[in-house]
Amino acid sequence: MPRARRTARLTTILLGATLLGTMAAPIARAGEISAVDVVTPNPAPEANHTFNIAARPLSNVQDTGGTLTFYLDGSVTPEDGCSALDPGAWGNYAYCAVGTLLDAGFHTVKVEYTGTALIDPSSREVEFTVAPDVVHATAFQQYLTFYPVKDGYRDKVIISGERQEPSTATVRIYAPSGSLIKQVGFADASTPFAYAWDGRNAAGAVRAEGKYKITVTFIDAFDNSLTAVGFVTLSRKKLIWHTKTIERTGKSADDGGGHFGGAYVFADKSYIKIIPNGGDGQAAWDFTIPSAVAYDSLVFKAYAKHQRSTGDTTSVGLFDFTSGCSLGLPAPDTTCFGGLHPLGNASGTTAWFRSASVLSGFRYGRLVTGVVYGTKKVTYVYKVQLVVKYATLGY
Ligand SMILES: [Ca+2]
Repeated sequence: MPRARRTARLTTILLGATLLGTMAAPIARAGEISAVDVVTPNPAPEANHTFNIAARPLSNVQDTGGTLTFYLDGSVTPEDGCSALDPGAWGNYAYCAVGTLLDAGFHTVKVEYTGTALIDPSSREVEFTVAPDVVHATAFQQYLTFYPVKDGYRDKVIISGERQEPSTATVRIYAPSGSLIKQVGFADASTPFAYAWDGRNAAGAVRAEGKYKITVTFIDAFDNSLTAVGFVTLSRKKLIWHTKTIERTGKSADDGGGHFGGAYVFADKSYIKIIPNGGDGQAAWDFTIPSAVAYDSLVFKAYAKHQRSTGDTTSVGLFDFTSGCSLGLPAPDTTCFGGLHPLGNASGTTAWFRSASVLSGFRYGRLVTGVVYGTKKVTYVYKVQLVVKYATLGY
C-alpha cells in the first residue's frame, strides 16, 4: 500500500512538470476576421407588404456551422422566424422573411453572425427604404366613343377592372355637366369585374350626347385608394346601311388589280377568256370596298358564257383570306375560294352568275377578290360586279 501511494505521488509530480513546460507558450486561437453581407430588397418593398432580407457571412476562411440572426429597427428581439438561421453550405444566403408590416420610410436591419470555431463573430447594420403602399389594380374602358341607340353596334361600353390584391371597386359615371349619374360598387375581392353602361337614364331613354367622365376607385385592405379616370363620348348616331355595286370589265383581271393562275388566260377586247388547258384555270379581280364601321354581305357576280358539260365544276366565288392560300396561285385550287356557285349553262348562253353571299373571311381590310374558276370548255367573262352591303354612322 505505501508503495502504491508513493508511486502515485511521483506520477503527479512528473505530470505537473510536463504541464508547466507547455503553458509557457499557450496556444492562442487566431480567429479569422469575418463580415456580414446583407442584401435588402431592390426595388424597395412596399409598406404593409412582407419581403425578404438576405444575409451571409464573409471571411477568407470558409467554415460552416455559424448562424445569422436579424433585428429590425434597433429591436433587441430578433425578427420573428429570423433567429439563428443556418445558411447551410458556405456562400449561401440565409433569408429572413420579414412579416412585420412596416411603414413607408427608412428602416434598419442588424444581422449578427455567431462565427464558428475558425471564424470570429461579427455583425452589420444597414439602412433600407420602404416605399409607400399603392393599390395594385387597373381599370379599363372598352371604347372611347359608344352608340347607345340599339342596333348591335357599340350599344354599351364596358368598364372593367383587374385587381392584383383584395380591394373594393366603385365605378362612377358623371354627366358632361359634372353631376354623378351612375354609381356601381364591387365587393372586396381580387377577381376581375365589369360593368356595361347602356348610356340610358332610369326611364330607358338614351342620354344626351357628350363627353362623360368615368372614375373607378379601388380601396385596399389598408385603406389606400387609387382612382382611375377616363372619358367616354356618348353618340346618338346609329348604323346606316348602304349597298354598293362596283363593276369592272372582264379584261381588267389583266390590269394589275387581278390575278391569273393555272392554265391560259387571255385578255382580249373587254372580256377575258379562261381556257382550261391543263384541266382548269382561273381569273380573279380585286375590289376596294368603301370604308365602313360594319360590313354585311358580299356577293361577286360574273356576266359570263360557259357551256356546262358532265363533271363540270366551273364556278364563280370569292377568295377566302382565311384559307392560307396566296393570290396569284401557280395552279388553281378551289379550297382557296368560297361562296362558290356553278357558272354556265347547258346552252352556253351569256348570263349573270352570282356567288353565294359571304361575310368577313372574304375581306382583308377593304380588299375583296372575286374569282372565276373554269374547267372543261372555255369560259368568257365580259364583266364582273361586287355587291357590298356596308354601314356608316349617321342620325
Ligand atoms: Ca348602337
